[in-house]
Amino acid sequence: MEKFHDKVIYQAYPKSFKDTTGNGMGDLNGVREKLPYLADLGVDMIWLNPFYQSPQNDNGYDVADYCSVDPMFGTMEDFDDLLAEAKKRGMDLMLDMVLNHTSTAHEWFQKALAGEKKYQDYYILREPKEDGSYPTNWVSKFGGPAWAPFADTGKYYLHLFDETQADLNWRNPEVREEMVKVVKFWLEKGVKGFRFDVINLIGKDEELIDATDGVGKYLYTDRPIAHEFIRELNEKTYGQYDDIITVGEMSSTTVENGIKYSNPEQNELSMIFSFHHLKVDYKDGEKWTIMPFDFQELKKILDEWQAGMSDGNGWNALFWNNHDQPRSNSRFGDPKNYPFETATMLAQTIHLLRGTPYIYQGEEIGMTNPNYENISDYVDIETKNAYRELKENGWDEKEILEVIREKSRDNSRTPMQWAESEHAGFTTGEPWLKVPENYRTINVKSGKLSNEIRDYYKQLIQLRKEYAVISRGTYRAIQLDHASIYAYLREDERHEVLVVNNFYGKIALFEVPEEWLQGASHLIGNHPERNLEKSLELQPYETIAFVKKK
Ligand code: TEU
Repeated sequence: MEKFHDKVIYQAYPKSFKDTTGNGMGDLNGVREKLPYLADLGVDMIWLNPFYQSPQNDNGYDVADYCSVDPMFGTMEDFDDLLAEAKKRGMDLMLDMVLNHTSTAHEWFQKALAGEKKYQDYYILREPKEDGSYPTNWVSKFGGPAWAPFADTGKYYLHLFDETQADLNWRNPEVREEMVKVVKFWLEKGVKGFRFDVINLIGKDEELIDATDGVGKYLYTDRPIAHEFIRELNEKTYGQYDDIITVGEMSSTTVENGIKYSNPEQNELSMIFSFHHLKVDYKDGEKWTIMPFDFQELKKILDEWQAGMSDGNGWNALFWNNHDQPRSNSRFGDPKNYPFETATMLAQTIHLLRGTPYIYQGEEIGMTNPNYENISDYVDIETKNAYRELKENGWDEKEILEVIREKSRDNSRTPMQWAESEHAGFTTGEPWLKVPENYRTINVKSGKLSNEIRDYYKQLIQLRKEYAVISRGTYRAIQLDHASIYAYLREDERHEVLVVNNFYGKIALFEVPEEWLQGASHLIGNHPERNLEKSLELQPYETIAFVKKK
């Protein structure tokens, strides 16, 4: 068993976690202030989104200096204090490494612009086509062409994300050495985890060509050379330690590649985030659409990744939420009528699977999408670009607002709801993003419901530590084609666990397998404890797990 198999990781989005200065934005001291809260929850590691110097065009994913702290988040001393204090409380930090691109405000890009050849080779610069059009027809993930003019040189630079996020040229050994230095810098401080942003995109081909689909993803995602680059980084940095946890963020990867990235024998990463299960409410694969989630598809994907990664000895990061996703309660459940059941059922589904669970701030207290009234309430760059594009495509304001309300990344970036007091106790100033209206009932301090949900999370976290079957047992789905239930079995040499989750607000019947009718006991559930019977009647959004000794 790998050391990290019984760990649970908490994601704190520093800008929205806790403000200690009154400027309306969260900071590192805010995370430090809340360490007792996180220790009490029982998590082992805290993933912090980027807090490095940055113009904040993409909330810190546009890094201007990898080895610094942006003054808006505090100082390097604050970071050191946070790290030391977290360790005292038995927790480690996981840092976000955005190594695919830098901000165009980064010194390297600025020097490149000033004409320094050395730094021009740090980026991906190309001549336009003979007819003067972009070097390729690739599309940026945030909309529009993936190329922008490189000052007045006549050349273009590649940006798979925003124009202010220039892709680095990993084929250049000097770039790879710079990246090694960055990772070492944080390792030497005592950081024990790294989340590598879009790391499966770092391997671009030498020759860049037009995409037959007019988009280009397939030409730069999961290239074999990306694996080589990751192996090299591993060998030169975190691979030299035996207690570092790494997770690669994999934009639309495959199980086959997922295994390569995370099988310990490959010496790449500890685990990966894959996103296919969070696209089951994309109509025709398009994000900016509204569609009820496709439950059968969701189960198919979860099952494929669970079984596939297990067969190939890969390891999944398990999650419903992060800073790029709408809140799962709003998306997959009914937070209005069944807030407790929804939150706990979703949590249990993930926490009892094979992999490492991630909790995104606020998930543990039942936070939801904010349902803003105005387009001006949104600040995310992807949302703003989408707004512009949808407008250009002739959508009316109301339609656009409806879809943005469901899908915007700001849905999860709202301030953490600490208390029923003004601005949810997040700040004494004006919060940078509006606090959802439900903070008076959904909050850490006085929210009864929030407390109940959090207690449930605590139990789930502890179960992973108590039962090896949860942290490392095998996985097998049962009755996968059930209309409203996702059920699975976990097994190791000592125990078997049966987990049954009702994903709908209606009663659902589950035919319990014969061998479970005797000798099984209740492990955890979001309804009063009861015994297994042949035909188990699950209440709306009920989740229930049983355990059997072998
Ligand atoms: O996200 C990568 C990514 O693929 C996103 O485009 C994601 O799919 C999208 O936000 C969902 O609509 C990472 C970071 O998590 C994200 O916050 C950054 O904006 C992005 O990389 C660029 O660094």
